[in-house]
Amino acid sequence: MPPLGLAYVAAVARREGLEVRVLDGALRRWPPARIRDEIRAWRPDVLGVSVVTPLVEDARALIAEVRASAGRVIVGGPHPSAADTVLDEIPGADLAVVGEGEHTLLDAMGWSAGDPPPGVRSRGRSFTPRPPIQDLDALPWPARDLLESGSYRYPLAGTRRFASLLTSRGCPYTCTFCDRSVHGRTWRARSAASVLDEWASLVQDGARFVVVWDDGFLEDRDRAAAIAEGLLARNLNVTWKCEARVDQVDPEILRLLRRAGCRIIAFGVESASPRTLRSLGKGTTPERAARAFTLAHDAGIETLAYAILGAPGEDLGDVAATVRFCRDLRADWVQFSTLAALPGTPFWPPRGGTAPGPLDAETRRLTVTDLPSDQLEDALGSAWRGFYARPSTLVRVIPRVVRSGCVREVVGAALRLTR
Ligand code: B12
Ligand code: SF4
Repeated sequence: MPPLGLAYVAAVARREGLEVRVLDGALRRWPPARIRDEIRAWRPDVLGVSVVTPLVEDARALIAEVRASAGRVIVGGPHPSAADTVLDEIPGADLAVVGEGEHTLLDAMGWSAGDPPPGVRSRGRSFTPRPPIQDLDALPWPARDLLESGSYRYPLAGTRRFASLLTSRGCPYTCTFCDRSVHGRTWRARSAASVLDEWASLVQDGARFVVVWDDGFLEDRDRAAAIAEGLLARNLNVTWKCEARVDQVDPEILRLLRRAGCRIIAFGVESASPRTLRSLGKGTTPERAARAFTLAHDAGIETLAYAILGAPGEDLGDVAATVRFCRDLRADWVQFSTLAALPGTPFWPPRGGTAPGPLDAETRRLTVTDLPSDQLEDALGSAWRGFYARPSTLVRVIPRVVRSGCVREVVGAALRLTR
């Protein structure tokens, strides 16, 4: 996936006249020594590194390697936003940007004395939070041209020519497992006109599938409808995917989205257990989920179910019920996960009962569960296999994966699951 966060901060820095380069380590899969050589060749005045929690150890090691080749080292992204310990964890970093980075990065680069500006964390200084950005239309579009745009792959896209997009930020709901330290709990949106202009430029640049990554694309139903109508009016109805809560859909909006090209909606189903949904603060019910999936299918939209297996309080019977439930929903795609311990949530710091998920082998993702970790890993593996290794699913999935150019990645994941 193109790293939109980096592309946003890069766009703002470039607008200020700075020379900016982006190196997507996750895409290139380079060993640290290769990244070090590249940074040595660049010798940047400022090195910015985006950090997610499961990769904080990798970030620490990488920054230690390249420290001497850069002027100031600034970390940003989900982990520095959520963990006030980040500068202890990454001794090579000088400053941490907390929350949205567009304006704060520039302030951090310009800061030299006194207390740091709002949103910037520095060792031994007081920290003041920075309020979320209100006028999202005023931000430049992500600097996708600094990324290796043709190199990303998304198995659901059915094409290599896809792009990702953000039309709103923040989420007001109360799911306890979800870290919203970057974008916060206040939903803010771009205008439909601004979204449509960016969408048009993506289509003009060749995108045939658009992934909308908003936490709350359907939070304002009228705005979502205006975007869909605009896509139709401007003939921009390439296929696309968005995310939604199961309590945000109704037949009319789904039919409109479908007409405007929406091909897949991803819903956070999480669990078949009402008790788990309550304890996770999800605010939905299995019945709502069932209704949302039926309505989406009736509208001709494929569904992706996100489910969490083995959340605290769940036994293997609950896990099996959730797996069955996803099948009963007739979800076209599923993503089974365990509950990750993340800062910014009550599950941090993780206490006992943790194990990395089998699909997260390259990250240090910690799982919170009451189940023995080997049993949960087995259940997770068989849930994925049981869903995708069915002839009826394979017939549908394989051509999509091939057209998306993701065969290597998907085979790699399948091998990890059969180990
Ligand atoms: C799309 C997405 C993905 C995609 C693409 C990831 C990518 N490369 O961008 C995929 C599916 C690949 C993915 C994978 C994972 N993801 Co993800 N993902 C998201 C999602 C839904 C949107 C990300 C996005 O584009 N946001 C919009 C941009 C504008 O925001 P941003 O990336 O946070 O960037 C802003 C700031 O963070 C900051 N910033 C970011 N980088 C930098 C760098 C510098 C130097 C500075 C100054 C500022 C800065 O400025 C940016 C602009 O305001 C978020 C949820 C969310 N709402 O953000 C989860 C989220 C980021 N993912 C999360 C996780 C855990 C993961 C995985 C670790 C999952 C796993 N395997 O266990 C992997 C890690 C992959 C990786 N190497 O980064 C968590 C991170 C929590 C945490 N504390 O780390 C989030 C927040 C979901 C959640 N609520 O729990 N993810
Ligand atoms: S899981 Fe989804 S609905 Fe719940 S708080 Fe996070 S983004 Fe919002």
